[in-house]
Parts: sequence; C-alpha cells; structure tokens
Amino acid sequence: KGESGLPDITALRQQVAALQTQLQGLQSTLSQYKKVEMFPDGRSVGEKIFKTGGFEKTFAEAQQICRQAGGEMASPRSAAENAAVQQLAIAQNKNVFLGMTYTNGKFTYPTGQPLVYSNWAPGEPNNDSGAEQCVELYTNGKWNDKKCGENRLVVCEF
Ligand code: 289
Ligand code: CA
Repeated sequence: KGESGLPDITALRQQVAALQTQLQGLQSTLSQYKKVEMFPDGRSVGEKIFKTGGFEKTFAEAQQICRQAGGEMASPRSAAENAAVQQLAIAQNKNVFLGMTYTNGKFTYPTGQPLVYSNWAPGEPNNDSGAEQCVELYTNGKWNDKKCGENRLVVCEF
C-alpha cells in the first residue's frame, strides 16, 4: 500500500505487465508443445484431439487402453472429426475401431447417446452373421459395423 493507505497503482500496473509477459511466454510454449504432440500421430479438431497408438487391438482392449489414458475411443461427431480420424487410418494404413456400439437397439456413443453424425459405407450397417456390434472406419473414411473381437487400429480422443 502507498502512503494514502490505498493499493499502490504503479506497483499494481507493473505486476499486471509482468503477468502479461509471463502469459505470452506460456502461450507460446503451449503452442510449440501442441505441434510437437500432434506430430506424427495426433490430429486436433476444435477442442478435440485424436491420437493413435499405432497398434491394433480388440474393441474391449482398445476401450480399456483409451480410458486408462484418460480419454475415450475415437467417436467422430462431424465430417471434420471423421476426416481427422481418416488421416490417422491412412497414415497407419489400418482400419480403426470407433467408440460407438450397437446398444439397446441402436448405435450409440460411449455415453449412451444416439449418433448425431454417421458415415456408413453403402449397404452398412448390415449386422453380418448377426454379430456386428462395433464400428470400424476404413481408410476411405467410411464406416462398417464389425465384430468387436477383431483387431483394429487404436485411436483415442481427448
Ligand atoms: O464378417 C463380415 C465382415 O468381414 C464384413 O464383410 C464385408 O466386408 C461386408 O459384408 C461387411 O458388412 C462385413 O462387416
Ligand atoms: Ca458390416
């Protein structure tokens, strides 16, 4: 405080300026780390980040891996998000297991909510042999319902 008993405005201005400089430095470092983190196996769309482990697992194993990492299996909710997951599928040349499942008579997100976006391949979902409750994304970006016990590329979203 100054002699008047009021907060010293000059000192406060200096503290704000110092904090602004610190914030700029943190923003710049964060931007750099984002680029590092996205290369080569991550994709950022809006506030969502998709990242692949580069390996294939069954749906149950992939779900455990993504949740253990604090995320969820990739569940694209728009064409832009789908294109980001497709890029990872192309980069790894592998089909991806998505997070959605056929549950209670419809395809739902891991939250249980029904789909707001879909990109089924022609003729899909066909529940082939009555045993396809999971969803794979082909390298062309289209979706196919598929047996959950198959091994597909693990992509998580955060
Ligand atoms: O077991 C059948 C699956 O491997 C897929 O075979 C064909 O690509 C299509 O019938 C798909 O719908 C099916 O999921
Ligand atoms: Ca199918």
